[in-house]
Amino acid sequence: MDKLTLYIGNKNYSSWSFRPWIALEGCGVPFEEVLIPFDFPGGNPRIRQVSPTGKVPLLDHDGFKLWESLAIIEYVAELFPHAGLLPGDRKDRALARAYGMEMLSGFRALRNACPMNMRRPVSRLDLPEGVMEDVARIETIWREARSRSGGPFLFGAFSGADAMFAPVVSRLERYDIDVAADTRDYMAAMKALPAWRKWEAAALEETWIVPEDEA
Ligand SMILES: N[C@@H](CCC(=O)N[C@@H](CS)C(=O)NCC(=O)O)C(=O)O
Repeated sequence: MDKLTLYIGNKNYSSWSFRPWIALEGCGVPFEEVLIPFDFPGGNPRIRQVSPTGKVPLLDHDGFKLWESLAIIEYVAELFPHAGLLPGDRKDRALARAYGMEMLSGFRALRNACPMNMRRPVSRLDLPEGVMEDVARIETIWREARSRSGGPFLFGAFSGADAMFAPVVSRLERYDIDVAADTRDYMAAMKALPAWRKWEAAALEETWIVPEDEA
């Protein structure tokens, strides 16, 4: 049996950890998690011991180590081809990858202004320039994908493509950002996932505070 261990950061703050975690959990892939909290100013030295980039998430598969959230989702999708981590149709899979890469390389205004913080009481910030442009592009992606598939998720059933946007769902909610009704429907579908609830419940129990992520 393949043994998968996913190293993650704090559930409250670690948006990149959330992505592969909810992809695996939401698609029923068995794995163990090891949480290394960001509880030191300047980072936790234990992360460097396990991860060549000094960052999480990091997947260990029987001693083979892999970093980068999207690479982890892709790799596990190959290990478990029937788990639904990636859409079955080639064009859908290509779009899922394009969306995931947009997430990885873009939306910096939103990511910088609104760090993921699941414990944050819902309240608005004065949003700097660029944030609402990022939100508009994300809403367009979600709208186009869901009208193509029929929803409720981007490619019909929950997949790794949704996982790549999971922290954005939390940000839109916690920073009370104005979004359209269909965006709210998608957010509700994501938040109703048992995997979402499990991660969020654990995040709310955490007591570590990372001041730079408390916007
Ligand atoms: N592009 C990477 C980003 C990973 C990343 O930035 N991880 C953050 C946590 S969300 C981290 O480990 N930070 C620790 C540090 O910088 O000390 C991915 O997609 O996995």
